[in-house]
Amino acid sequence: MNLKGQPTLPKPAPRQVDPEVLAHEIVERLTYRIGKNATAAKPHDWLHAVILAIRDRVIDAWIASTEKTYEEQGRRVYYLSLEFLIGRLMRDAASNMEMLDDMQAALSSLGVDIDIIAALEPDAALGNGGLGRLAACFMESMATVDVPAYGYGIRYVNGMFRQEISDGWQVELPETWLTHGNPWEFERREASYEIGFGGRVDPSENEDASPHQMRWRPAERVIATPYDTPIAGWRGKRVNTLRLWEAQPIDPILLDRFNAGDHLGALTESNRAEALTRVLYPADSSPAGQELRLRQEYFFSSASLQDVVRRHIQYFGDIRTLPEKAAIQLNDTHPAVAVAELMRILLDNHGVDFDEAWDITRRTFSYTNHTLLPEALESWPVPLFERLLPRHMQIVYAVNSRLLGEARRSGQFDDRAIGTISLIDEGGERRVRMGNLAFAGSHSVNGVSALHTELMKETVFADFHRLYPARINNKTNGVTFRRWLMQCNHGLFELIREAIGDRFMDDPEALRELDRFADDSAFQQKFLAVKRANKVALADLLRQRVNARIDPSALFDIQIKRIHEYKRQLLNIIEAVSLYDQIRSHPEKDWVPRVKLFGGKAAPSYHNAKLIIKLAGDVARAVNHDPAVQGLLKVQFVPNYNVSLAEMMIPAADLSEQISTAGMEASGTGNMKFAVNGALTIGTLDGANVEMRDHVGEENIVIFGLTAAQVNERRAHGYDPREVIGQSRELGQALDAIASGVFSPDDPGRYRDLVQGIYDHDWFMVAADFDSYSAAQRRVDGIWQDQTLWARKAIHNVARMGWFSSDRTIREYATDIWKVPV
Ligand code: GPQ
Repeated sequence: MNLKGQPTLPKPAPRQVDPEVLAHEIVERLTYRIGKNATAAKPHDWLHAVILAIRDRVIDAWIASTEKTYEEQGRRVYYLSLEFLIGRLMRDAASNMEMLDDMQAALSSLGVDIDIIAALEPDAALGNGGLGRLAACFMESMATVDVPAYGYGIRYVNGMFRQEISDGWQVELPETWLTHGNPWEFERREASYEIGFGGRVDPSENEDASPHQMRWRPAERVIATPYDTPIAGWRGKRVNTLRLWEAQPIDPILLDRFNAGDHLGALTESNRAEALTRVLYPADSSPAGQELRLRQEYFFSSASLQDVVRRHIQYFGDIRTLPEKAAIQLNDTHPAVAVAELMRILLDNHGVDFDEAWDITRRTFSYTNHTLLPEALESWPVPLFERLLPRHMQIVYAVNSRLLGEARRSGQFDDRAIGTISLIDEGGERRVRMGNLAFAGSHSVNGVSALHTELMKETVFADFHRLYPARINNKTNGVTFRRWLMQCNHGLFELIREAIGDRFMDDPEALRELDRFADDSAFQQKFLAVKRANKVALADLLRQRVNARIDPSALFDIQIKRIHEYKRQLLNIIEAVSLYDQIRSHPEKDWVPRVKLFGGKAAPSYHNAKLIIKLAGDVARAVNHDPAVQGLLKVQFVPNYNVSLAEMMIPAADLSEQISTAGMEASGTGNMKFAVNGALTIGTLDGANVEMRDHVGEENIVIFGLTAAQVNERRAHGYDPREVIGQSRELGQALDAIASGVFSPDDPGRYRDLVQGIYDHDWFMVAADFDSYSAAQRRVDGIWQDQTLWARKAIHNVARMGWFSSDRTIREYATDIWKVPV
C-alpha cells in the first residue's frame, strides 16, 4: 500500500540488455510462447522469438509513454492515413531500442544468423509509394521527437501486390504478409466501434434539439476492431501507437439461414464485412473511384473519429475542448470524409449547434496535399455519396452553403470562382470534391515542398487561397535517417561515426562536419570502398534473384519509384537506347560503363505504365546480349520493388534518377534517401529537388531540363514536339527504333502508340527535355571519370542532407500546425 491507501501494483522488473540475458530470453520465448525447443525450431520460429524479446522492451517504453501522455494532459496528434508503408520492423525496433548489436551477439551464441532470420520478416506493405512511406517515416519521427501521436489506418490483409514479370509483362499477385501471424500487433476488441452505411435520416426525437440535430438510421452496420502496433522512436525515447482497423461482421454467421440449409447465404454478411479491409487499392496518385474505396475511407475515418472522441470525453469530459487536446492531420484527401463525420458526431451525438461545431471541426483538422495532378483529385458522384452516407451528404450541403455565403459576402469572387470553391462540382455529373471539403474543414493546408506549395497557391487552390490567405503553408518532406542511413547502410554509418563521432545520430544536421573530409583522400578511399561493398552486395542479390550479371565497378544508375508517365521512366529508357546507338557507332570512344537499374510497380489498370515496364525489359534484352556493347551498358528491370529492396538498392547507387516533368512531382522522398547515401542526383527542378540543390550546392547535383514555369509557358504557347524531335537526331533515331519494333521483333507495333503520343502531344515533355537530359548524362560521365571529384561531390551530398530528416519536418508540423511542444 502507498500513502494514499492505494494498493501498490507490481511493475515488471527493469530489463538488462546484454547478449547473455537476451539469449536466455529468446530461448524462453521459443519454449513458452512458441512451444518448441532449439532443435525443433525453424528459422521462422527464431524470428518470432527474437521479435517477442525485442517487443517486450518496446512494451515497457510504450506503457511509460502512455502514462506520461496521460499525466501531461497535453494535446495528442492523430495522423489519419489510408496508407502506412512500414516494411520490416525487426531491425528498426531493435536498433531504436539500442539492442541491435547485443541481439546479434545473442543470436550468434545460439548459432543463428541474424541476417537470415531478418530476411524472413515480411514487409508490411500497407501503402503504394511515397505517400505511404512518408506516413511510416513520420510515425517514427513523431516518436523520436517525443510527440504523443497515434497513427490511424486500415489493417489490409492483402497490402501492395507482389509484382512478377512474366514474358516481360507485369503480373499482380496477392501478397500475404499475415501468413505466419504478426507478432508486432495487439488486437484490442474492447475498443471496437460500429460503423454505419446507407439507410435514412430522421429529425431528432430530442425535444430541445437544434434544427441541425438529426438521427441517422443506417441500413447496414459493421464492426471496426483495432490492432495496435507499437512504434519506437530513436533511443526508445517514446513509443507511439499505430492503430489499424479491421472490419468484422456484427453477426459472424446467420444461424437461421444456415439451419435452413443456405450455408453460403449464412456467410454473406460476414464476407461483405471482411471484404472492406481485405485489399489495399493499388492506385498511386490517381483516385480509385469504386464504391468499396469510399466505404474504406468512411470506415476508417469514422472508427478513428469515434476513438478520438471517446478518449477525449473519457479524460476531459467536454467535447468543446476537443481542439485543445486533439490535432488531426489528414494525409491527403483519403480521410477527408472525417470532416463531415466529426460534424455529425458534434451535431447529432453531442447536440452542439452548427456554428460552434464548424468552429471546433476547423480548429481540430489540418490537411496535407500530395499532388497537383488534376486527375488525381478525389471526388465522388453525389448519388453514390448520398446513398452510402445520407447524413454526411446533408452536412456537406450545409457546410457548402455557409462556405459559399462567406465567399459571396467577401465580394472577391465571381460565379466562376464560386464554382471552383464549391464542395460540389456542378460540371457534368454532380460530384463531392474531397479536396475542397478537406480545405474548408481545416485550419492548415500544407504542401510537401516549397515549389509544390507555391504551385498549390497558384493552381488547384488559387481561389481558396484568396478566400483564406493564411491557411496554406509548406512542410517540406523528410525521411528517417535511422532506417534510411543508419540501418540500411551500415558501412557508411560506421565510416561517418569514425570520422565525426556520434552526434549526427541525434542531430542529423551534424552530418555537416563531414564536409571537412570531402577533400581528404584517405576518407575518399574509404568512402568509395563502402560504396563498392554495397554494390557488390546488390550485384549478388541480383544474380540470385534475376540471374543478372552486373559489374560492381560500373556506374550504378538507378530509377526506383512507381511507374508513372510524369516520373518519366520513358525518358530514361529512350536515353539508354540513344546511348546504345552511340556506343555502337563510336566504340572507340571512352565510354563510362553503366548499369541502368529500374524498379517499380504500375497500377494494374495503367496501360502505358505497364507498357513502359515491358519496354525496359525489351531494351534490356537487346542491349545486354549485344557483343558490340561489351559490358559498357547494362539495363535491368528489378521485379517487385518494395521497401526492403529499396534498403538494398539505395546504398548501392552512384546515380539517382529524379527526372519528373517540372511541376508534377509534389516532393519526392526517394531523392533524399539516395543523396544521404552518397549518390549524385540527376534531376529536374521539381519537387524537393529544388531545395536539395540549395542545400548540397549546385556544383554537387546535376540539374537539367525545363523549369516548372517554362513547362507552363511551352504548354500555353502551343508546344510542338515534332519540331523538337526534328531538331534532335539522337532523339529521332531512338524513337524510330522503338516505334518500328527494333526492340520488339515479336510484335513490331507494340510501342507505336506510345511513341506516337510523344509526337502528337508529349504532355510530359519527354522530347522537350531529351537533349538537355542526354547532355547532363554525359556531364555525369565526365565527373565519374575523375573518381576523386566524384567522391568529393558524393561526400558533400551526405554532409549536407541533414535538413531532410523527417525529424525536422515533424518539428515544423508540431510547432506551426499542431501546436505541441518539441
Ligand atoms: N504521392 Cl497524391 C503518392 O505517393 N501517392 C499519392 O496518391 C499522391 C502523392 C506522393 C507524391 O507523388 C510524392 O511527390 C511525395 O513525395 C509523396 O507523396 C509524399 O508527400
